[in-house]
Amino acid sequence: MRSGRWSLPEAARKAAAFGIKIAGYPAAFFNSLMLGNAFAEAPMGHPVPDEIGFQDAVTPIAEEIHHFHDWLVLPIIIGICIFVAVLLLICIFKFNEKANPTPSRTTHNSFLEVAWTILPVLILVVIAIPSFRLLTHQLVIPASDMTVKVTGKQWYWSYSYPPDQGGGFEFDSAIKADADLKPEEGDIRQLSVDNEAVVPVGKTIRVQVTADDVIHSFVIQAFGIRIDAVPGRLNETWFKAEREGMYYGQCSKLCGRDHAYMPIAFRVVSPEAYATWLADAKKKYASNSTEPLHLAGNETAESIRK
Ligand SMILES: [Cu+2]
Repeated sequence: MRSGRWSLPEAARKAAAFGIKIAGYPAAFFNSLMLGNAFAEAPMGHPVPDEIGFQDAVTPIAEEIHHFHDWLVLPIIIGICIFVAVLLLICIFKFNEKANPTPSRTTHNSFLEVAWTILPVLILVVIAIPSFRLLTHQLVIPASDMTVKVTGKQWYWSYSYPPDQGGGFEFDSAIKADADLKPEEGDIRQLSVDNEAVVPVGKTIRVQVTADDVIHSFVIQAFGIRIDAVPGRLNETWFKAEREGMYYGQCSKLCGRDHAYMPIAFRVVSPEAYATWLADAKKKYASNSTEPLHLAGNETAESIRK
């Protein structure tokens, strides 16, 4: 036996490596289902290469979304796929021309027809009940501890902290250029921004979302929030981040040339760190004060600024 007998050609080795990688996906997925976040050191808050599934949930809503997907919708989908595949295989092997030369002339079966109408309806009802419950939790905003106003612009975000909560300033948050990235400080290409929004941990945050120019969409996966930013309309959502960390999202509505380059970055910190940040930010962004403008006659906010 020659020693080189088992060496595979390059292509075959690559194919094998790819196969192992693909096989790892379901394993990693079920691992994440079984272990949850029990062994995770800190939530990631951003996408990671070679991973599938959701980013770690850090709000009750995100957890509810993941639970709804992992334990209700996904098992139903898998069940239906297996059922249809089995039916197909039965047709292919049992009713082909060779195995079944004289086919049955049956055209109706009342029991089957009622069953394949009623069963899908029942499946939809089973999905609808927890789905509407989840929607209600998302849409009915609980008593909030603070408000942040988010404005989508071509192509960056502005965050406004209202005066009655120690804020009274507004600032722009734009993507960091590749040349300015400091990976040693945790910067991530295409996600890190110059000015992050900061919120305290464990507090219910009401988020008011609007846009200045075209429709954008404000999404943070780890928070389980997704809401359109529409010019002339104030949309509202909420989140309660339960773990400190840095969480990223992206504009999710095609909004023009740099749609892919307007990331969202929220840093969740302790209440003490938040108080410090708020005091610093008030000085840093002092020139962007958000005192209400007093409009008279046919003046507009724009004409006053000019
Ligand atoms: Cu956008």
